[in-house]
Amino acid sequence: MTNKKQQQLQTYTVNDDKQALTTNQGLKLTEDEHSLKLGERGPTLLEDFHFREKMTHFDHERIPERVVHARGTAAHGIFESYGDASDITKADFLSAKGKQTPTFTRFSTVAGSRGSGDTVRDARGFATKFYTDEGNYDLVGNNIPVFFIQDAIKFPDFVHAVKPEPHNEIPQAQSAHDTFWDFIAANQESAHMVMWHMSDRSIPRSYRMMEGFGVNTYRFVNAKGEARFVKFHWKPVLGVHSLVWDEAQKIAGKDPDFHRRDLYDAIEQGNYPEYELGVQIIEEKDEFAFDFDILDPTKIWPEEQVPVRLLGKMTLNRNVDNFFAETEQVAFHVGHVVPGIDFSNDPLLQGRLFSYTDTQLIRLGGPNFHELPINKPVCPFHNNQRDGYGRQTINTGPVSYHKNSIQHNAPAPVTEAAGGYAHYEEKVEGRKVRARSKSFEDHFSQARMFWLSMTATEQQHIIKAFSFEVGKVTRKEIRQQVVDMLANICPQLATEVATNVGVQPPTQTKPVDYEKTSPTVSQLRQPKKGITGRKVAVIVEAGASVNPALKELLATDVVVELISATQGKYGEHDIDHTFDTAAPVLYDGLVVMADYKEDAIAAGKCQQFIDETYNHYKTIANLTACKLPYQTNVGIASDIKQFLTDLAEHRHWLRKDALG
Ligand code: HDE
Repeated sequence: MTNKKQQQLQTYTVNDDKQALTTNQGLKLTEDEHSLKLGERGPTLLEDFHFREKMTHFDHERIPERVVHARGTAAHGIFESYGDASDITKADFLSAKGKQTPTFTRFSTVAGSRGSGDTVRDARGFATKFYTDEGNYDLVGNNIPVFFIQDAIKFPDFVHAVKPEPHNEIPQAQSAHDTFWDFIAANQESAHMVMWHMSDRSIPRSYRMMEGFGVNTYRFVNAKGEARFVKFHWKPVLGVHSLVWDEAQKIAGKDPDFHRRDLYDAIEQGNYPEYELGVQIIEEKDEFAFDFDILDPTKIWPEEQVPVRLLGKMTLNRNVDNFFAETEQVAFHVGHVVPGIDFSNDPLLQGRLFSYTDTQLIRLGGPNFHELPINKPVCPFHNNQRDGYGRQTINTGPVSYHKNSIQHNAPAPVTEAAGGYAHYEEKVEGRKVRARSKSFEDHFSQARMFWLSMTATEQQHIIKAFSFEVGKVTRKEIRQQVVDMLANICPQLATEVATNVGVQPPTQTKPVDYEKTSPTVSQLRQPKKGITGRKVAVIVEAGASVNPALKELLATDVVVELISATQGKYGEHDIDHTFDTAAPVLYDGLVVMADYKEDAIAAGKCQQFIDETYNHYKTIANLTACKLPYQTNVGIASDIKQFLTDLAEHRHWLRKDALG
């Protein structure tokens, strides 16, 4: 195959070969392999400033990883506005058709540490920094539209519960353990989120195929000062797709960087991921018109009731040059807003407004993280903040205070008309209380709505996920509490899980009284949206000449990798992998070329490859004359045309004999 990886290697910039090696102070070095010693076999000298500088820098290479969302990957992009949204917001980056704004987006898992696997069952972070002409705007969201808790004060408890247990630091990047499920059963506001968490949403196929949600309720404000409540959405152009659980677990071993690699490779190959940005809008007068509180972050605004208005599209088109400098050092904050975007009193959002800056202070070592290249606004910024760890700006002159006369009162605030940020003047009255509104008390209606909106296949996946996760809980009483909690959502669900995890069926037989559905929350009901960038494994016979079917495949938008028993040539193409270096879980579909030896197809590693592809409901093209040993032919094509049509289906759930 034309090896994209080889091309990639050649594009790396080679340092100027005339560059001298120096210390960080610019001192040219004559030697970099031996420390300064007293005699060739003698002790190293403290005087060796070069050794000490090199070693000290190395000793301090790591910075504290993020407390949550430590594992992530990121890319640069461009956001383009679809039109003029000034009727709802004065945000300048949404003010004109075609207006472009650079972006930086970091995707992440939540629970695992920096080196954990990509495909674990977890929510995914979807955080975007827009470098607008009016300052940086950060949209810090997840791929699930609700959250586990309603008030930020419970966040440390929730995170402690999901993280590895403190006595033995087990398990890594998993929610399938006692403390997580103990938290869920004891804090039932998490019921809706846990349904999403047990659904296929928490094992996405790719960051390119995930929705993003701002989760919290924000405000849009227009130039007339009119405000509306909004929720943000990202809609992936490739559609929303997931792995199956067995596959996700295997990938975590076969390629822990699966999502990171997928995003990186797609961008290198020019298959730029795209996402449309939209908002749901609720007028202030309708604040109380719904059967849920619009400030409650455990509730969605069903799209059937509040449609999404699309505002523009983001294209991720450039990988980072340096993972640490960009992906690791990027600092997001929900409080980084621009005029036209404001907050609601959502109690989760209010707490987030404190936490993000606070966390950057410890993580990035002080208050000057905004000066790091990845965090720096593209528009000018001036104020009287000074000094601190890692300060880079060399401020000149005697003035570092406002107001002043020496510098004619510069820098000075400007009016709203001149682009100054004015907080929306919401009228708020009340007593100072530590309490939660009664309107936040219904924890089960939308959890049930989610369940009722799923297809039968998705419901089966949810039952299996609960059975796996709760089945891993060692304390039987916690398993029982979770099952009892599920009875509020659906007694049938609770009973099936109870049987699988060996506890009593719930005594409660009636769920919460709520029968509404919201079909848009189901992934399988959404349009499939094509095959661009899908990965196809092609099993060929090493040494054979190229079959025309390969040319047909190469003429499409799929990414092809050749696999054989050995890594030789197939016609003019290099074979990319053997059965040992590749794995079926890493591909969306499989083609067995007609030239592959018939007696070998139903034997050994080739058979394992085909079986696993079948068991994970993925598309197969069998171009050989050999018949495959399955009960059904669903999703098994005998030519490339049919294969491509089947591939667009993503998975073939009608295979009853599949073991996935
Ligand atoms: Fe975060 N969250 N969060 N969060 N969050 C962080 O900030 C926090 C919440 C989200 O790629 C931290 O820089 C609190 C909801 C993403 O760098 C920290 C609460 C949503 C990222 C923090 C929440 C998110 C973070 C840790 C409850 C979806 C990664 C490192 C009130 C809308 C951003 C950091 C990146 C990261 C606090 C809940 C999304 C500790 C207190 C809900 C995508 O500040």
